[in-house]
Amino acid sequence: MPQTKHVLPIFFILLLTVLLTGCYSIQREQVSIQATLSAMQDQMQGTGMGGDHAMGGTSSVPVSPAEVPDGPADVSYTLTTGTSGHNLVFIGVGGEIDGALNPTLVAQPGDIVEITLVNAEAVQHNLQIDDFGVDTGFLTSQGEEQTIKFVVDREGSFTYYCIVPGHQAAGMQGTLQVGSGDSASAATVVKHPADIPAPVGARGPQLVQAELVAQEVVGQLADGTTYPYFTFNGSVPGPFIRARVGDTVEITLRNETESAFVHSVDLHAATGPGGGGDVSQVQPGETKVFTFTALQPGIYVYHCATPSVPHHIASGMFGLILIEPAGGLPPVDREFYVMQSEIYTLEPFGTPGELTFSHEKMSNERPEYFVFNGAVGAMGLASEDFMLNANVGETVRIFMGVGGPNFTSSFHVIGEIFDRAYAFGSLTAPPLTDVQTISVPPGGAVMVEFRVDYPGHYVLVDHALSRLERGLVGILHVDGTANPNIFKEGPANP
Ligand SMILES: [Cu+2]
Repeated sequence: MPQTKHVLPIFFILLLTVLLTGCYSIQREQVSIQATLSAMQDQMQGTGMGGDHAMGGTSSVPVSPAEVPDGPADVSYTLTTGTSGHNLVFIGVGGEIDGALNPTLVAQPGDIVEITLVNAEAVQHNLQIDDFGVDTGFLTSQGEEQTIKFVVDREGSFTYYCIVPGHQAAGMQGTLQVGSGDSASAATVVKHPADIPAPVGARGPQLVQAELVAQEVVGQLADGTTYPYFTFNGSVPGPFIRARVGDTVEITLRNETESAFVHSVDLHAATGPGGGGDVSQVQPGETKVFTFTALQPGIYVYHCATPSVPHHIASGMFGLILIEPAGGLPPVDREFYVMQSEIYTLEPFGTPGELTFSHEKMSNERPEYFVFNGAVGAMGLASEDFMLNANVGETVRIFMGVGGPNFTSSFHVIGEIFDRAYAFGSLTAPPLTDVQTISVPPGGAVMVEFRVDYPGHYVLVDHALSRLERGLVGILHVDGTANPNIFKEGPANP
């Protein structure tokens, strides 16, 4: 059987390749993970790091060993080390945190907490929590594990992290939440839908500069519920960028020093490699600049393009860039900026406290939340603070985009009809007229226009209405005098 002799070695080579490269299917991602890991190893060797425990000297707060409590643990967690895209992470093992990246560990004041750290690779790691003086010591070999047990004597949010130089900055940090926390003080990330730059008008082509700042913020997702967002400039969606065809657009992307992840930006309005994503990968504290010419008008999505890309998008890193045609868009009375996305949390919809991103639910396309502008309607576009406002007789234009990362929106405004709908964000094709509901794909956008003729609340939805019960709702509030010729309660001729 001469064929088998050839087939078997090939099979084993393939198997070995798969084992060596793990489950990452994107070649570039493999390369960057390898590069990250070897950079970490070089860094460790360069700083003379061995397995010596005493060398964890870069901690801002020196760790004084805590007393190990007697008795069984009230809560116990297992974490393993790993990678996600360009980052190093802790990954939950078993129970509610299974598979979660840097999961939030929860305990109550007075609890005995037990954490087991398993080292997944032959790379040095530890886990420590300065506030409680706990430290696993360095794990250096693959499969090595260490368990620490300690008492949490006070409420609050505490950071667990790996002290090996560069590892915390590369992503190895998470939160130990003791007690209820203070989610009420978390920032809102909701972008006000009326926060849009002025129209370009009749001006000629010019240089347009936009500064984007990658900010990782814990923000309010729902009442009493927070989520670790990734944002451009602190809001979801990021800033609305407005230019015209022929403009030179200069994008500056800065990643905040406090960030744990690499970020980037891909603008669908840009023609060039990765829409800018290839040249804008920024480490924490780094800034990169690139420039493109706006060749084609339209309403375009931009988003972070750093692996795991859907994680960054689901966490809020997207926005819209409008390239107006020569001469500008026709004037309207009101313009609004609305974007839809999904949020994938380990905890079920409605769970209070700080939620944890679930990579598994994201991969399976099973979101817990659907949101307009980053938060559930009650905290966002259906609240007094963020609803869309107009007056009877005015013309309204909504730029509606889908960050996604996965779900197409069947965008509809209950009680209204779109006079004009610019499908797929094309501003050069003639608009559809008199449209009830329009499909907006992930990474796509639409411009819709209509006159508001009658006062009241008009509800923005995705007409896949199960999503309404998962947070996806906004309100257009119209003030003015009711016209019974358009609508009235009761029979036509009383
Ligand atoms: Cu990002």
